[in-house]
Amino acid sequence: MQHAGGPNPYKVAIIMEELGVPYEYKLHDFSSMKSEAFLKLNPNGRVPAIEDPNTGIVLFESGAIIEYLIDTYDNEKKLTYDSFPEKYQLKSWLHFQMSGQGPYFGQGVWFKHFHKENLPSAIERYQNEAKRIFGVLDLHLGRNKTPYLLGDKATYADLAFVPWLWYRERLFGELPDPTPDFPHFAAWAERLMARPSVQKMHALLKKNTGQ
Ligand SMILES: N[C@@H](CCC(=O)N[C@@H](CS)C(=O)NCC(=O)O)C(=O)O
Repeated sequence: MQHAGGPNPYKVAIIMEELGVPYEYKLHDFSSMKSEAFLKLNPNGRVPAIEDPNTGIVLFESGAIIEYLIDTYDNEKKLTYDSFPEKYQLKSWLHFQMSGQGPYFGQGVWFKHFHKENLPSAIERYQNEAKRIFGVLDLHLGRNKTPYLLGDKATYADLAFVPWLWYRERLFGELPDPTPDFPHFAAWAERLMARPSVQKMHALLKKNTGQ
């Protein structure tokens, strides 16, 4: 697996840890992600990307990689459901993570820490969108009355939200973390954070980023 400091590769690593799929990872800096060799793996020049020697496949985009890993290696349905409608509802949550939580958090952290101008209105927009995402998850979990998105089992879709949740402090900075305002979301996040795979990968993220 091709990796770097940011959160998206950890989504994939958590799934491999949970499924017991052995893997090696290679860390990249921003320039090596744009090299010719890397663009052969991911023409988008970003991580994660994987090469699976068992099947010969090369894939990019964390959501697509997760779906591949589940289809190929989750024979016991540890992190998924193959029943109807749950199989498809899981995809709704994964797409929501990929198109909602990921980009809003990513842009928020960018405008807060890396953008060359200080643009408070942009920072505020993405902080508010992150809070909105917490609210969507809170509403669903409160209505469903289940510990995880679809039931008693933590699925690949639940776990996909984890790495950006590690960045709450980076996004909200000096503001209080809004998580306690969303009690169902807060309890769900805490359950996910307690998993050994998540703790192991969080420790690795801290080591790799020095944060
Ligand atoms: N939608 C992509 C996002 C990938 C992404 O933006 N990865 C970051 C690291 S977490 C990256 O490679 N950044 C390098 C860059 O922005 O050039 C995915 O989920 O795989």
